[in-house]
Amino acid sequence: MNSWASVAIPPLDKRFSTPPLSLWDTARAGSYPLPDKDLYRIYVCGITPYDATHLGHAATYLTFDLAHRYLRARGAEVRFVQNITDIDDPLLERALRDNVDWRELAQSQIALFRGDMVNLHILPPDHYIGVVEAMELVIQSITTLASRSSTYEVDKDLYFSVHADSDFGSRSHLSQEKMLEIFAERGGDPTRIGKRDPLDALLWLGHREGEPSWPSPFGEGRPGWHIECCAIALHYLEPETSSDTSIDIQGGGSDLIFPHHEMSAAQGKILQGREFASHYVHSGMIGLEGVKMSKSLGNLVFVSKLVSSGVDPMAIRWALMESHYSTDRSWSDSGLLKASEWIIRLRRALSMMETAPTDGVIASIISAQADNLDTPKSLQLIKEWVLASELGAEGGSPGELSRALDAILGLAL
Ligand code: 5CA
Ligand code: ZN
Repeated sequence: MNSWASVAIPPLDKRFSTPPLSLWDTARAGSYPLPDKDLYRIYVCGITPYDATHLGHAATYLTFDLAHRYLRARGAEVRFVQNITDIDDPLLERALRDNVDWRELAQSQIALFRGDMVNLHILPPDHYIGVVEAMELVIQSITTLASRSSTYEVDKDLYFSVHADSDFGSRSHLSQEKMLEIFAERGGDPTRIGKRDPLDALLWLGHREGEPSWPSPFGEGRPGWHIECCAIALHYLEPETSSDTSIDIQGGGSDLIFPHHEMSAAQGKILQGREFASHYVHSGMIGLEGVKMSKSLGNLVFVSKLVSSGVDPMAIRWALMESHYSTDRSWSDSGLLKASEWIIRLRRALSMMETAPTDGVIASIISAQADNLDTPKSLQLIKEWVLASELGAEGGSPGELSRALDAILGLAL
């Protein structure tokens, strides 16, 4: 699948030192620095394209864009892969409801998504891969799992046995009761008769009347959800054989901690005989009036609608960065309005002949971002610089600050 247009990252002057990036790792329940490396491998779970990008998706992709940018600003190479769940129950259900072909529905939403990502100045992934185009890979991965005795059949369907991974549960730390509850809410089938463990996850769903299917050694059918991310990540990120883990970061929204990331990590562990990711990083949920924004609830604010109504995409970026990525937070019109005002003031200050000093603010933004992407702190530093510049302080290099804001925070002004 085509990714979206590449984005130039302005250079950061060498005199600014860039400490290692620390990120909160859900599995270790703490903030840990990424080790120094020349190349990082990041996988972020992509959209299920049955509806347009809402602000929740945008916030999650923004989080990983900030990590991506920070590592690039340090001079490292980043291999970044994202999937598209272009075959799954919600997509087929929506296509049936709206009487459209599921492929056309997916294509139209993916096109909208690309436009949103370009507007929000999100760096494109190196590989943007739909499940349908990765079907062979997915089938190969399931075949390998089957050869390692971690699968079994129930009627025409194939399941992954979670006990095959002795570390199952170690990335999400939930009680058995909680796992069962969330599994049922997020597409799992804990009560199905014939399963060995209620948490065992579907790997391959045998063909159902009227649904698309693909041939495989386990019969006609289509893949379960979790295996796609594990198969796509392990292929396109080309893990290093010498490393303790296959990839550096497995990322997505916190709604994916369980079961999705636990299951893909467990499957990845069986496939490669080592922990799947060094860091499991999760972005908090964006809500509207206190309720999680979700396609199934329909309480959505779409990026494309905001932009087409004249909202500056940089104001959307700013509004999302006002709160920390790891927290659940609400979107509000008043927050967007304030963000738009700050963007106008910042643009004005950056275009002044004389501004407040910039070296200190750039160095402090770098430190804030290195510390688990502390965007509220970074924006506070920018606001103080704008105020000082408006009051007539001198000695800064607005061009240099402008380049740093673009490189590190993705604010293209
Ligand atoms: N295709 C799967 C991942 S393999 C999926 O979860 N698709 S999605 O379209 O539902 O979500 C896409 C991404 O946005 C995921 O990383 C998800 O965790 C994140 N996301 C969904 N809703 C929200 C929300 N309200 N706030 C923040 N992030 C969200
Ligand atoms: Zn995923």
